[in-house]
Amino acid sequence: MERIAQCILFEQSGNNYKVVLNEVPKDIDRIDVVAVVECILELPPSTKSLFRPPEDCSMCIGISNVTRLAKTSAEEFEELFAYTTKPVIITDATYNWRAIQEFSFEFFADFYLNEKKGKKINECFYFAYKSGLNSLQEVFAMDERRANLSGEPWYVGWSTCYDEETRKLRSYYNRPYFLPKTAESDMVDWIFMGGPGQGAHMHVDSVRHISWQAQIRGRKEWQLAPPPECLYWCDWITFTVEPGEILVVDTNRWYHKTKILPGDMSITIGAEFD
Ligand SMILES: O=C(O)CCC(=O)C(=O)O
Ligand SMILES: [Fe+2]
Repeated sequence: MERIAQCILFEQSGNNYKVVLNEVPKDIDRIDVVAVVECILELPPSTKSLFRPPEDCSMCIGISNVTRLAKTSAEEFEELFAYTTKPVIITDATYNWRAIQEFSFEFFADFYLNEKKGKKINECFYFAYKSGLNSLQEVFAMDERRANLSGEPWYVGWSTCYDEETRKLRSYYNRPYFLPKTAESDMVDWIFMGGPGQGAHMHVDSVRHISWQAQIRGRKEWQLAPPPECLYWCDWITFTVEPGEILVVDTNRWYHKTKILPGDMSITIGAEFD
């Protein structure tokens, strides 16, 4: 599909955004309100690289919910979902994972205290969010009260960065059975951990590929928002990922925000696949 608009203006009134297009798309069936206007702001070509390129809103048009799926196959998953922008939850892909029984705050504290590092395979990413904890060392030095969620709330995320670390962690879970046979996973995994009420602020990523994220413990609410230029055309999507489920979503294209729901601590593990 060709790009919907060459020039997009956002008009804000209260919490409502109106998107005004200077060009009516040819392949959209139903348009409620469109004001056709002159483009009032065109950026000189040299400034364009400063910005994310505008999205083709076909990435989100017509998607208003997450699809839950079980008993799929790598072939079916590849054909229907793997490289699309439809968010999908696979409900039956973590049976027999040792991670489900064994991952906990104490597990990771022990793991990172005693971990042999091995070869460095990437930059190590660490996200403190609002925790005030500035490194994994600080996370695992938390007092017991805070660690067991009775003290100041916290939520953090990090990527593995040594081959030995990733290899060892992967002995607690398998490559999800539904991933396309030819898909390579990076030797990098991502872990997000923390308590109810906490989560990641609204953002969009610029990682290389689409990723999966397994909800090992706890319940996480996700809110997906279309890119700003598609707000008029597309819906926000809110859903909860339950323990044992795996979410696949293109976090490079959907803006996303998370919140841990009341109850257990949330622990997730995930990776990109190509
Ligand atoms: O799991 C979270 O809370 C945030 C995850 C995230 O931002 C991502 O996977 O891109
Ligand atoms: Fe993200």
